[in-house]
Amino acid sequence: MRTETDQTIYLKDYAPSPYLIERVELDVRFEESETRVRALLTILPNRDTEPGTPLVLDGDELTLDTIAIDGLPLVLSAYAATPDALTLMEPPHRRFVLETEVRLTPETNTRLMGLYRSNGVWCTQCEPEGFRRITYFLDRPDILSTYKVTMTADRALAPILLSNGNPSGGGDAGDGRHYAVWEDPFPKPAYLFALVAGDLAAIHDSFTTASGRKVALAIYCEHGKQEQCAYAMDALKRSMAWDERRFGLEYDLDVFNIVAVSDFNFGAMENKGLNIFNDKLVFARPETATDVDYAGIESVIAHEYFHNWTGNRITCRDWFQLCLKEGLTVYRDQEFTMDERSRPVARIEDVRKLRATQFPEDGGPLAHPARPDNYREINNFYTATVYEKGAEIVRMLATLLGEAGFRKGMDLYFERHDGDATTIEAFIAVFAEASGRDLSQFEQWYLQAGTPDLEVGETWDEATRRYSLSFRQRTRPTPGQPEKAPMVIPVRFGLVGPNGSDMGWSGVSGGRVESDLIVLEDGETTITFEGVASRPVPSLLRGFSAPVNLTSSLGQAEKLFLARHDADPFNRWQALQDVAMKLIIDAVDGAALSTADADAFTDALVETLGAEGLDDAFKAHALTLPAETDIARIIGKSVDPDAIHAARQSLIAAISERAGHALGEAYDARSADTPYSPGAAEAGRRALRNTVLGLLVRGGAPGAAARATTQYHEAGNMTDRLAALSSAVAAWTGDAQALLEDFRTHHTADPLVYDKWLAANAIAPHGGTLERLRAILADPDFPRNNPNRLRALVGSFANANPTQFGRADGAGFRFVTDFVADVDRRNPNVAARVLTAFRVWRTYEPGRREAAERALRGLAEAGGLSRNTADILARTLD
Ligand code: 0A1
Ligand code: ZN
Repeated sequence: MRTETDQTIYLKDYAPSPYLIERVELDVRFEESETRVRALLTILPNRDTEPGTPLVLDGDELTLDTIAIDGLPLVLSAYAATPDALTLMEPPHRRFVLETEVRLTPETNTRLMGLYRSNGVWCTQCEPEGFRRITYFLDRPDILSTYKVTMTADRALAPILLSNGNPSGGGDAGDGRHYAVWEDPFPKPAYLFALVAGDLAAIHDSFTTASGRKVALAIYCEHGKQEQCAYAMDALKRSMAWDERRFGLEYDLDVFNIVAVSDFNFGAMENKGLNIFNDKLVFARPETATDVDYAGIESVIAHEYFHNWTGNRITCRDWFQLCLKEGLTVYRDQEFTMDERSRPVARIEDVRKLRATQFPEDGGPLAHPARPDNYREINNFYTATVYEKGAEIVRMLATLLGEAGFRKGMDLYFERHDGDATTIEAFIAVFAEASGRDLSQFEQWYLQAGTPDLEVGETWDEATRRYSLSFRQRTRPTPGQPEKAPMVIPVRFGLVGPNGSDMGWSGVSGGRVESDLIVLEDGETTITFEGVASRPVPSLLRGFSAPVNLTSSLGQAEKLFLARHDADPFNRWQALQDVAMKLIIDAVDGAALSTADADAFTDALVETLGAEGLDDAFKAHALTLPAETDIARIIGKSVDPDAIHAARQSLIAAISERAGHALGEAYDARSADTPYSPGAAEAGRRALRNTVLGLLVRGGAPGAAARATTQYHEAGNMTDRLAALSSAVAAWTGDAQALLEDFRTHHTADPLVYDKWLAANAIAPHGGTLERLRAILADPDFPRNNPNRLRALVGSFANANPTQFGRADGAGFRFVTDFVADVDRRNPNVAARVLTAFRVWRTYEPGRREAAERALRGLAEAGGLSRNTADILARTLD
């Protein structure tokens, strides 16, 4: 394993590879305890390569068995082979075929990178650098090759043999064995390579593309789980149709296969024609999956499918460009969800995720630009910044260029770069060219880390009917970037008049205003509107048109006015969040919760609850107070998680006391027990009902705890059962412990439901939580190598239980660092990711800050960490 002594890699050092690999022919033979990989690589020198330039192929824990060039075995002095590199001292200065053979033991591969076994099934994960764990290769994304793969295995052990591209033969191999051949005609980087071999069941379907080609679709899974794949299949077909409708993009192979595996480091992987999925993002049935699970499946199926064009047909030149495929593909999957479900609700959910995951990253020691310029371990850059902020950047581009302008740029991107491994610069250039705009300042969004703070002030002159908005933007320093340039910030807006409608104006000066869009380009900008009929309430950043922290001088009453009247539903939601945030923060600061203000807020909530024309899913978000971690982020320093918990709790209690009746009625009105359907409207109804239940239970409303217990027992689906359990656990009602035990006894035979039980235990804001988690981990039967189980238990604890992770005695911190030290030996990816929860450690009050630092330093001093974990640790402590 590569360790902490490794070097930093810089974007400025990028150079084309001296050799290219045109064609790859792999012969993979699976045996019970080892796998043999014979590779025939057709290699040629790149254009400017001098004769005699050594060829260095990447490896990772490989052992070379044989080596030949054009069929002739190599003498020892012609090459050097170590586990992590194969060097040919003086390769031929012409096209030649390198033949190597290596032996692998996927059975012992607990890192889940390269070839490994999950539940007996052989499968692979090659992004970003896993292919080098399968064979010696130029394992970098700008090496594009066509692949032919022959797989041979025992027919009983692995009746299913899959790889990328189209099937192109197979048959009996004698001795109870069989083989299959796959050909992928599209040149691809090695990170998109995949293999699956095992005894799998499947569901089959087909899709006919707009141009009339019939594509065979299949989802493979463990036997008995086929029916649970139906929703994923439906989502796949809808994704294929959407990409044709929205972007004119058709699928390009004869088959599209998805395989669900139970051991997987991330969500899913877009391997060409053979997507491999974490099974939690495939399996769904009402008794085991929640509405949130269904929505997650739909969006990740779409995400991986959309990669076929944004990622596979056009890929990244190097890993610094990861955002080129990820930001764009997240934008595309977000748009898909918006078109399939409710646009404002989807936007609220995306922004909540952005603020919960990316904003703390951008404001802490792990901040990095969406297009980083250096890394020590690329696996640590699959971050919310690359994915979620990357999507926000594309969204701003679409906002600035308008729908038609954006589509024109996308069309040009596909026309010009299909088949390329390219860069962010090339991506920006097509939009500049298609629109005729100068996007050089806009490019800063990819280069500069940190979330801009945007402050707004206003002036109104009754006599002249002139209204001005003054903006000041500032981005705080981030690691390696002390100075920040002003950004292009698109601010969608309206000036809301006294009757709640947007007002017009007769003239505008001082900056760029394009109908309902203000485009800020400078550090300070004052925009003056002439001829405004009366003093407006400004509604700014509608639809969250830029990923910034907006602060304005609006008071609570004006915010509540927007909450009631804004034409933009996102800003109605945002206004309620802002009001709640201020109430809670004032209470954290020591003032008792202001009753008058809390009452006014509660009345606005009740009004929203009863409003016509707003869907239940929206109302559920409106009734969800900012999370404790969100409040901590806004407070930003001397954070005391217990004080935040208590302040938020006091607001919940006030709401539940004043609005108990209305909430109870809303709950009852949505209790109809119709057969479960995962559609947006039904899911919205359940979301609202369960949000209301949560408020009543946590608020200590009379009878609420009993209502949660009843709902738990009577629930006809997992959404309602888990919501009832979570409410009981969050409030630690008298029944909480018994409900946890009941859930464990009756519902956790399915590993994905067991995860829900682990997470429910982990997020209890209760003094006994740590003891319970220790006991669960100490159980010898706990599946300690499965990433889903580990993340459900410890990931949920570290990221979603602020009071117990942040215990004043430091026990929560030590629990997590001990866990990281242990898991790091087996799976560095999982360990490093869990460790990122410490990115907030400097924002704690002094006692907790010291405790967190002690735990982190203890981990560093113990040494022996993987490069993944050592990198996160070093940057966190920096
Ligand atoms: N490209 C995948 C994400 C992914 C990245 C790394 C993995 O293993 C280390 C697995 C998946 C996506 O965006 O979905
Ligand atoms: Zn992706």
